[in-house]
Amino acid sequence: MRKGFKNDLGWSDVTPRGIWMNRRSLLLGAGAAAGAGMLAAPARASIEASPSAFSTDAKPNTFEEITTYNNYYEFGTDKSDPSRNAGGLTTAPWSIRIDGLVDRPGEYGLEDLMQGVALEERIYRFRCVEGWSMVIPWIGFELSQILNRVGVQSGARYVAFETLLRPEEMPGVARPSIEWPYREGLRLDEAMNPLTIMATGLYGEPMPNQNGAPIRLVVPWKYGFKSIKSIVRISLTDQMPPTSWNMLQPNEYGFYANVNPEVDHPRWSQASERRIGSSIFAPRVDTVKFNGYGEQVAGLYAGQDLAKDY
Ligand SMILES: Nc1nc2c(c(=O)[nH]1)N[C@H]1C(S)=C(S)[C@@H](COP(=O)(O)O)O[C@H]1N2
Ligand SMILES: [Mo]
Repeated sequence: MRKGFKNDLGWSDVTPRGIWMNRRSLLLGAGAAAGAGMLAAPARASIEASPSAFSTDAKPNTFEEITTYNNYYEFGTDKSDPSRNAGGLTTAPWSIRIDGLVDRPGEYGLEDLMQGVALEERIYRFRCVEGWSMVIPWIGFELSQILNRVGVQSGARYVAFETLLRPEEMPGVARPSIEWPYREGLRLDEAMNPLTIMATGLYGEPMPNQNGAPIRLVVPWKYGFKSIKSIVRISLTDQMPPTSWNMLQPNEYGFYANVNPEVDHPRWSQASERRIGSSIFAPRVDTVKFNGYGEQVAGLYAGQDLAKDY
């Protein structure tokens, strides 16, 4: 079993059974599940149970750090606001509207959408555009699994995402900061890349509200603002969709937002980062292009000038 997992059976109470079974085999490991012979988990889940080749072996941040130092402006702009204010967010029932250039558009209940989807742990580096970083053990599945299920039409070029907007549960939206709902987008090839996941938990627990419950995007080679939380809408489009930070400050936050130490933010350097949890006296660490995922994603940008397409 992977270090860091808590074997809490309470998770099954809030998780559709199919997903929970996958997690059981994930937790028990392929060998244990097969050997015990008592789990009806499909063989597929066991394969997914082996540690992901996409996971970093860097030491994850603590659960405490990951769940108390957050950006989720719907609950306030201080790093400590989301953990204090997001507890009252209603996350069940939850549905996601999938529309635009898809064969099977509709309003999908989260349980239906995730039926038979294989969950896995992905330990990813996470780099915020503000210059700090963490390592987070997400639980999730590749976004391509649901895009393939709804059927992406040949004219689709981009995927647009929207966060829930529910002012009565989101004290931060009363203050004008960004234009709500929070919006993000990816190019279709970025969305289909195996590194791009929809995360439903972390540290083997259901996703904490402040981290984007019940389901959020994680795109580890891009600045954190691309990883939109609490998603209620996914639209396939033929045009590059408007995105919140780009709408607010287009010269500071681009659509691509690939982690890149060679392209500074207009107001600060992006050459280095501060690892959350390290001593304030610890030296900043060098930022790596594509946040270290260049081997998997650099090819997506062949022929593009990343200083222009920032
Ligand atoms: N809906 C929504 N999604 C969001 C944000 C937000 O304010 N609202 N902040 C983004 C930013 S800037 C970052 S760095 C990450 C932070 O994710 P974390 O709190 O899980 O570390 O969420 C991103 N997703
Ligand atoms: Mo961020």
